[in-house]
Amino acid sequence: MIEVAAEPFNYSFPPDKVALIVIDMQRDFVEPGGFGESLGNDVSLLRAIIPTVADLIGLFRIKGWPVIHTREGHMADLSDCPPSKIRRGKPSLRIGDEGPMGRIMIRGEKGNAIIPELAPIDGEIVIDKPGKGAFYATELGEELEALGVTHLVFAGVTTEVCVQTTMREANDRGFDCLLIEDATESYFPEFKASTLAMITAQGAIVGCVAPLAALEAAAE
Ligand code: TIU
Repeated sequence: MIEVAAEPFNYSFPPDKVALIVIDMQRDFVEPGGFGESLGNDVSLLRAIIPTVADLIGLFRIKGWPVIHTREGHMADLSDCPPSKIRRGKPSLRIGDEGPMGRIMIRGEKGNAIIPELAPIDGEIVIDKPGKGAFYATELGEELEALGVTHLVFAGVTTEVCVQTTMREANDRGFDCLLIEDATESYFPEFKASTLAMITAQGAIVGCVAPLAALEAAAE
């Protein structure tokens, strides 16, 4: 077992049963002209974590531990997008509309791609998800079962939306979860802080939280 100094207590994982899930580091959320900005958000906040996420992915690749990427997006005919999701948010550009990076939040469009700095490499699983949680209406559960994974490390955006939703889904499915606090970000700093507190409260009710340096030190 590898033991990481974490909150609210140390996080231990078997190195042959761990995977990294990098949530939605896609152009729609992290670059100007995408869905995130259309919702009125300042995307520059999210860009600050890119080097740390890259280092985290690099650590998993060096160790030979699985790296799984997710993208939030919908089919071109929007048949997997509930009307409530299209209606909400009063964005200047709605899901499916033509934007500066192609149709907003549509699979295969430029904006739906993972940012080049964090692009998946051959052999890494990419999960296309229609919801905020990566388990809902995807093959993620089956993929993790096939890999024999029991422990999940999380990174990506945004902390309180897709990261937290997926971590809660994973927690309910029995995965032991760790969130890397400097590899996740929100458009709202106060929401990130609240999410880290919520996750670790009540004896890690959703999981543990640690900085990348703690995982790197433990994995040496
Ligand atoms: N809007 C927002 O903060 N996030 C999302 O809609 N998706 C993700 O968090 N990936």
